[in-house]
Amino acid sequence: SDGARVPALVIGSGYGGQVTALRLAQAGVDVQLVEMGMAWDTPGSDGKIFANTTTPDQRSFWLRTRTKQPLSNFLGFPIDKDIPKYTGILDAEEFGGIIVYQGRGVGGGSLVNGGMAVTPKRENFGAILPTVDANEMYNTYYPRANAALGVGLIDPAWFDSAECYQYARVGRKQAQRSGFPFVFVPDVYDWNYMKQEQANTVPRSALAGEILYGNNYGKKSLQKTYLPQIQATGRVTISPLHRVAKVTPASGGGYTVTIEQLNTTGDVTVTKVVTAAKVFFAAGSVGTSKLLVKLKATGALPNLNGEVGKNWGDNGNVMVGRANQIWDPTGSLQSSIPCGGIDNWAAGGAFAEVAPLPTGIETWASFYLSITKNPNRAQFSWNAATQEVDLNWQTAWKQPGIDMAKSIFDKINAKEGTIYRTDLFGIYKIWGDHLTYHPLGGAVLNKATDNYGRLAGYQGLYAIDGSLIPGNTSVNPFVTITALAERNIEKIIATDF
Ligand code: FAE
Repeated sequence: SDGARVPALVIGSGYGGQVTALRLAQAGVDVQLVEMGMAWDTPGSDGKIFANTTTPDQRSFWLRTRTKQPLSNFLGFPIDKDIPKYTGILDAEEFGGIIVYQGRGVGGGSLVNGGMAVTPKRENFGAILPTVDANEMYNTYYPRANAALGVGLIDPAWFDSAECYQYARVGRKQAQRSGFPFVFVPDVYDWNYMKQEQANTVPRSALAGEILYGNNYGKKSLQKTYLPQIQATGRVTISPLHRVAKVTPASGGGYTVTIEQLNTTGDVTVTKVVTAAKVFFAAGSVGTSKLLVKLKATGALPNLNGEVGKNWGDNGNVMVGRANQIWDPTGSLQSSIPCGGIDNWAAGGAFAEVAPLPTGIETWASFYLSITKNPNRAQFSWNAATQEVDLNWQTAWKQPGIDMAKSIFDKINAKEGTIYRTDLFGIYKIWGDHLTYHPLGGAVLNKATDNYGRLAGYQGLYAIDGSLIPGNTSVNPFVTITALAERNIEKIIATDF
């Protein structure tokens, strides 16, 4: 509340923020957890908390009057539609050359993501976080993160026959025929629930196409894992629909934090000021970077170093669809939760998830989200004219990622005698090169911070989210974000409290 003094304030309730709040509270520290999105704990008029992907409504997007779907077209036709402006769950944040999709609400990206929970191959870790002890990560913090997140693997025998994974079996067969390894990808979805969905003995969620706007049943988002543990400590106060606008040193020590309370159309209704001894930036790669760059440039935190805002990457994300032969249908019932990928990282710099296209009809399409070793990095900077933070990423910077993804799909197309789909991202547009789901970097470990996330220039300020990771994790990022937060907060509690 306004005027309060708190020992620790955490900005953002995604993976980094929830790890931080839980471990601090378990160590006896009272925590204020501030989240600009909604709590997502109350059903709407249809009796469900989250909207379905096929029928977007006001709950679906963050403060937009029209949907901005990642796949903008189908059979060439635009599929976006008007919706009421509301503090919905998925933010399609537009910068000059890229749209960055992010989750908004208590749970951050865990509310909207595919739940693919991948620990990078150990041989790749040195390139991801070069100053972090890999032994500690693989012996302690990755196992801790995987256990706390409830990561599990699909039953391979069930996979072989499940109707809802025909699309993935087509993906496997074609990958293997072209000589690429197909690997199962762990996920936080409850795989037993998935089996029951297929058997039609429970309400459907993944099999009803739920994913991008939240998942009503089977996915173990942070709402089902870290959050109940946080609540059980009794030490964490969570403030949804509250956005941190400013952090600056307080005259008596600690930090003055300015917080704007929002209504559900995004207007600021009240501005509050809290004093916090320590502040943890866990607003996500984009949120943390935007705050730090703005606070440095506007004189609130002038001593942050010049690395703030730098080394931002898209995890090499590119999307593409392929048109299969008539004898390779991918199924009209597709689980929205991917379970496998094509690994050509070492040879071609690409790891491609075999992704669903849950339209409810047979499309003969194979769809993929690739993570590539795209080396391009962008920078956030303060724009004094617009009073906003810009990101200098350019669409053309996706080209190395496209080339790496082509190392897989050109070969598969040649082998299968097939072509790319041209109807999913516009008219005659093959590559989804306009977006990322995996923003990383902007307050990079051991550059903008020390080796544990302590921000340079200020005692008691920390970055503890995807902003610490310099642009790429070689796989889907949230397990690494969680594990790194577990590592850093353990050290910070031991030495700074
Ligand atoms: P994040 O989860 O984004 O949380 C940051 C939180 O801070 C958000 O709740 C914000 O609303 C909040 N916030 C921001 N600014 C402020 C402010 N000023 N004041 C108060 N609160 C603020 O950060 N990753 C995987 O590993 N596997 C997947 O299958 C996968 N699929 C994805 C699918 C989609 C559609 C999307 C969008 C992402 C996906 N990701 C996936 C990425 C993953 O969700 C993301 O890397 C993590 O959520 C990032 O975690 P952070 O803790 O960094």
